[in-house]
Amino acid sequence: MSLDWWQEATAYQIYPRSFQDSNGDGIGDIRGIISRVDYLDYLGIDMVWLSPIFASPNADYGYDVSNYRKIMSEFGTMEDFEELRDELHSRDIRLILDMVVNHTSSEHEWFKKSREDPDGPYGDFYHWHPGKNNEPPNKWGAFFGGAAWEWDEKRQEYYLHLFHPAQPDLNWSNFKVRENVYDIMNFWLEKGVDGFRLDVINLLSKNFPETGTDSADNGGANGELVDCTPFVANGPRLQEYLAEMKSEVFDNFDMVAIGEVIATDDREAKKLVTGSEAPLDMLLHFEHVKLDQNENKWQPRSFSLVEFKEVIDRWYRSLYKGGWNAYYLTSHDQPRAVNRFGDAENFWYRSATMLAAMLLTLPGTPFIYQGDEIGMTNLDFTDPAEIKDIEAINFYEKMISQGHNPEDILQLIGQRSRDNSRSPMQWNDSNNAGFTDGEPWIKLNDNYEQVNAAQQRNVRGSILEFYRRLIRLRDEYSVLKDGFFLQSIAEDEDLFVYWRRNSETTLLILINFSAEEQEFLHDEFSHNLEFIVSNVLSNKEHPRQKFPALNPYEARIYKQLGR
Ligand code: TEU
Ligand code: CA
Repeated sequence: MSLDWWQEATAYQIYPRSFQDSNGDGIGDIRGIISRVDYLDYLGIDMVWLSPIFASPNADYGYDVSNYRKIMSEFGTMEDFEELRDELHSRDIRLILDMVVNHTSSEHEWFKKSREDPDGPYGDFYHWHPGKNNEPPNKWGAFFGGAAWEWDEKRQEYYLHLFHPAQPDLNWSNFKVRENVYDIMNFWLEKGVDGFRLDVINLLSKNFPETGTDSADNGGANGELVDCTPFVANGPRLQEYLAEMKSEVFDNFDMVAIGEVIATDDREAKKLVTGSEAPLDMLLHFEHVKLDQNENKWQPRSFSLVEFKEVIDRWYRSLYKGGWNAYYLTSHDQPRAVNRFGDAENFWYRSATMLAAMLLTLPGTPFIYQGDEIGMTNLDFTDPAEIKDIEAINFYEKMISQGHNPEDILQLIGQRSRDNSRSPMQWNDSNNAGFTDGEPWIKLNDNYEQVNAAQQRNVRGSILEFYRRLIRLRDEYSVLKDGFFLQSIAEDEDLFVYWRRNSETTLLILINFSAEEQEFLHDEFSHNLEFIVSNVLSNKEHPRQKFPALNPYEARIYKQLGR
């Protein structure tokens, strides 16, 4: 089976603001990334996704773009960018940029002109509405809290923002908007980037209720704000816009289009990534990272492996024919995986490596988030001033105004906030973990003296070396890239057991998600399976003709012989 380069790749997400500072201002930058390209090469990844690097006032740290053709001044210059591109390419590492085109910053020229001149060429670039009886046109709530409509004094109208008020949504039904966006995308592809991660790409087409009878118009029972997701996710013209994007942009380049999709299940996903006309190549979705929450992320519930396996299995079945999957456990929007799906306190090394083994052997393209490869963990917040993320700040303020105990809220933020994964990359045990000579823009994790890349690099038995080994294993065993996926004991609450199989090779992957020993294999089959790797046992420690029980948080891989 022949795969595209992005299907064979192991991807690595960099959050530039927190990766490496080069000039002592406490903010990571492109020259900092350039100085760490050798590290990426050593790790063995094939593709880097940079969170947004375009000019931005940083209401949402780059996810609010004020100029799509300029590098954010804190991050450097276009020359720096080109140097980074070349440094990566000379090591066969592809470069993926984050395209945020559902909305812009309110500082973008388009928005400024749109506010000033309703009849001018940009008047219709955003969603404007005069309102009804001095109220917004409907009761949609924004994802970061508050109403999704903001009154604009200048234009004397409301505008739509599904996220922060400084992130007005573009009006995709205006073909001029679309043309402008395609130009920007072509500009970067011509500059040699290898693809895009497309931010909330399934929100482009909004389904505005038309009459005053809809619940979204009038709000909930007491007129309160309603969740806008059903009206804005996978809307009526989404397919049309994406098909156009494909023919105007994607079809002209050897590139990968990775869509971030919210409120999208595997059936919706099929329409986006399967079949020869599919507009996108793969999706970053949220089903598996919502399993440990109730209504929303601030209401945790316990994680169930059975549910997790069901999500993985269902997405695989839906997409393997003519489509492709992508996996991530941590991102710049999610807390650290080792705290969430493992046991960072009692089994830090084992649960971090067990998650690595899983991520790198599931059927699809794996995305490693910076710092997970050295076992970075969530933060302890002691002071509200330490919270930098607008979503968490809004949540904190709301809870305090409702009379909640600040300590409890800080503790919850230390479990759930996006700040957790945005703390500076821990390079070594020197001042500020080697991230900056200045004051880091965001709280540094105080475990950096124990948890850092320098201490693990080339050290046997480190998390970093285990990641490297598994990344190499993907090259040694192509079945990990192109093989079928077949799960066993789906109902088991502690073990994730699956096979990867192609015409030459079959691998068996056993993952123990529990703190207890687990029996699984019978010794009578031992002649049939050859031990390959484990995060607990070495080759020498694994007995012949026997299957030791799986240790707590052990991941083990066998190869099936004689076929
Ligand atoms: O994320 C979309 C998104 O749905 C998140 O806001 C998610 O709901 C939230 O992080 C859960 O805590 C993308 C970007 O990845 C995110 O960083 C941006 O803030 C957002 O879009 C707006 O651009
Ligand atoms: Ca800097």
